[in-house]
Amino acid sequence: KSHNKSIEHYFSTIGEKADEIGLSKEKIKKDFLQKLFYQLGRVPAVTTSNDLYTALALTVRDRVLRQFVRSTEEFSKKNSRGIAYFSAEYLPGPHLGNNLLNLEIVDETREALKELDLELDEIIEQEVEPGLGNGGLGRLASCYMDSLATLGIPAIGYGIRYEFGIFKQEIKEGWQSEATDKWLHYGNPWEVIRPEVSYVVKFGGRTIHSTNENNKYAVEWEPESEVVGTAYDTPVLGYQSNGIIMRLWKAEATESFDFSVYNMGDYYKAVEKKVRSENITKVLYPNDENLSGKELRLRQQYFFVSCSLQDMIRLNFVQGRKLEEFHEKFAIQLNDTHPSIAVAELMRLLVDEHEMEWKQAWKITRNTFAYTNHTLLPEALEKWSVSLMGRLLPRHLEIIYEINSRFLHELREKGLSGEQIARMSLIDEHGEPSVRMAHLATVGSFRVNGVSQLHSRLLKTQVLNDFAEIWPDKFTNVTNGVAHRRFLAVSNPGLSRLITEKIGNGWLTDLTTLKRLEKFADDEIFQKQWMEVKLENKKLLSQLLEERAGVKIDPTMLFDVQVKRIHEYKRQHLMLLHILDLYLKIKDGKGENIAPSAFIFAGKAAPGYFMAKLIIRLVTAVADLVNNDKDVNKILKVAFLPNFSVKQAQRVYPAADLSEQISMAGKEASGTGNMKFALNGALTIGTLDGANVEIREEVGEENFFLFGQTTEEVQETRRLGYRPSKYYEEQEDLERVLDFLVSGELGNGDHELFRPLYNNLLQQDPYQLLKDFKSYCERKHEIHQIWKDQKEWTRRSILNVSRVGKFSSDRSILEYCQNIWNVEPVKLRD
Ligand code: B1H
Repeated sequence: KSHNKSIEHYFSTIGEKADEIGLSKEKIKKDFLQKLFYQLGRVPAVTTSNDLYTALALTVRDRVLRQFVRSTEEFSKKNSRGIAYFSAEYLPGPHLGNNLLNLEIVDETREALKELDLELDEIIEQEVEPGLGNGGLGRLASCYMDSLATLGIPAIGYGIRYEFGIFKQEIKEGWQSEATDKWLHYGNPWEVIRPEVSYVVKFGGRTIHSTNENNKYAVEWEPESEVVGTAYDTPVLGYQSNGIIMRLWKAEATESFDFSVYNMGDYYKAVEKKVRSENITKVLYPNDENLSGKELRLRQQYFFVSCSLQDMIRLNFVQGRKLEEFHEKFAIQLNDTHPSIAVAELMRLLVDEHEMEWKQAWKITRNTFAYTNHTLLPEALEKWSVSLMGRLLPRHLEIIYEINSRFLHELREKGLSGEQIARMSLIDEHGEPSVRMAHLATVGSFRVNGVSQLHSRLLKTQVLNDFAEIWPDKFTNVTNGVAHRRFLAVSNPGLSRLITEKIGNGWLTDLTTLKRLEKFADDEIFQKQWMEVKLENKKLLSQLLEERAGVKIDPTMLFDVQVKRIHEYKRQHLMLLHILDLYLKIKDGKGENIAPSAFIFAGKAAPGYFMAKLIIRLVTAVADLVNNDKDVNKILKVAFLPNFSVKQAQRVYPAADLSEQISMAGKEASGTGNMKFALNGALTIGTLDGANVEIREEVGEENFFLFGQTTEEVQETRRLGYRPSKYYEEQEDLERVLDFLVSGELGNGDHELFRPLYNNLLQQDPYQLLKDFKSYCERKHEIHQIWKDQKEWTRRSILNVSRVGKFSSDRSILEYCQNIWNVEPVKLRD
């Protein structure tokens, strides 16, 4: 194909200019109607809401694609290093509203639809989001896509097109129940299928080592089965026009292989094989920081990594480059270890398929990959048993052994002790031998980073300490950030308008300009406007909570919110213990200092994680108790909002007064919800964990409600032999609350329902809730007093917003560019 004709040229042949992308109301209206007629066969008078949504989405997609095509052209002229983000998860959230903002056509579109008697917000409401991730890690990948596009960095996000994303959470009789997420049911107008961009991926079988005709040692992999991966592209638009793509792979059967070679004549068996191949991309593992260790999961990881690397090697050749320059052309960011088998796969492609010398291939590999670690939790550090890996990826296991033997040799030469060498080995020999994926990723990368200052320090001094000692320069930090355009501009239009009125709209591209709001923190008129916006947002959330949780909440209450995956380390149950403490105090007639509060929870529990599900059951039990008690429900309300998602999140953050970030110190790698809350004017109660530390530094310690032990104190407590029952015995309030759990007053008279939680807290309490309970309650008490002074609260809220400019993902991506990828962002145009 010829690549020398510009986009300008093609547009001129149809009498258009390339930069005229149809942003006027008239053109939008015309295109919308045309989509409705010609793509969907409808007129506005007889349509379903999905037709309207689809027609509008297609109208917008045209404009997004046009920007994407232009960006691609300009990127290829610049010929700079491209970034491939490898992530098993993405959580883009609804596309429509965000794309309208980025194209700057919200008003034009609203008007165009109004002329057709249609309401933009109702249409936006129709969108079903792709839930292709579990939580923070997947959402971070999508925030980074947004910033990569906005900053004009040639980048591509590779991942998996799961047919079923994260399960849909329903609450049945107080328990979480899971339903499949059929996000593709109504079609997906945002993706473009690329049937011809497809690659074969092999599995199983054996390897054959030989010396070929040129006397060269060669390895051939004779697989047991093959599947094909096909690319599905979703354009991701940055603010004011640049576009990149998220390329997700879907698995299909290879016709030739499965139908002719093995199943000659057996049509049904062949179809069965086809079904089995397609299983690979059927469903997202909903575990979040809890490994499944399942073969299918490793298949998924290898499948998407292999397709992506083959795609990049193809692109490298298409652009007329030599394979020897691969690492100059590309950097690959590994989003945790989930794609880390890529280290072995790139080696295999270079050495086996492209006949490169090991040493050179290793140099290229080590200069291509960079690895981001997202967790220190031992149960989340990926390990694959050697036997499973040998069965599924025999050649990769050999390559990993080869990498390991060279690496261990290096360590021996450095004079490291046998013990240290065993600790660093890519193979864990304790019990059933397994491959330590974090070690593979660390050895195979030129940079390793954590996701907050604290987490990066702990990574260096604890989990990967041995590696940091031999390669101090390899380790760095990039504190997470969030897509502030989505989480402020799109989701909180009221506050955005107010901010822009005061300081202009420069914050859209440079969040640090929010600093200019600081001087209005004491301005009474501004404070009043600020409170009005918050109240409006709280009314909207109240409506949602009434609809979805069946709880009526007075919007003037203090909205005290914890939304995130349910995990013991995040300590949702600490908040519940405190709510019960307040409940009992009110029942005793001692509630006079309690500010009327609505406690709002949301989040999914991994389907097999019993304690997490029991915590959800406890939320709903406490909600039942509190909301139905006439002595209490004027002062306290509790609600669990089911099925937390990006879409829901966008309605929750703008309405929060207080953000709960109460994990045990040292456990939450960063957190990103904490940033979204603060950006929307919530004050934070939190521990010194993850990015909380940096948020507190930015907003000022007087504007942050700190409690609990530090990481060092947590470790010291454990070292001294933590005995949680001591706190039960010493603190009457705590004793009363814990006993209440098993009193039968919760959960319809069932004494035993919460016994596992009770026993766990009294006997082990691995996340030291009991130790932190007192300081948490004291801080809450203080919060309730400050809340009563609405001016003071609002002043602090304004200060919070004006000082969180650091937490834009634009800043994070710029740091990746400078400290890791060595690329310059190119602002393509205004
Ligand atoms: C985070 C995960 C994670 N860390 C395994 N690790 C998964 C691990 O399906 N799995 O196997 C899924 C997810 N997720 C989160 O990453 C951290 O807990 C947050 O603190 C952090 O903000 C986020 C983004 O860095």
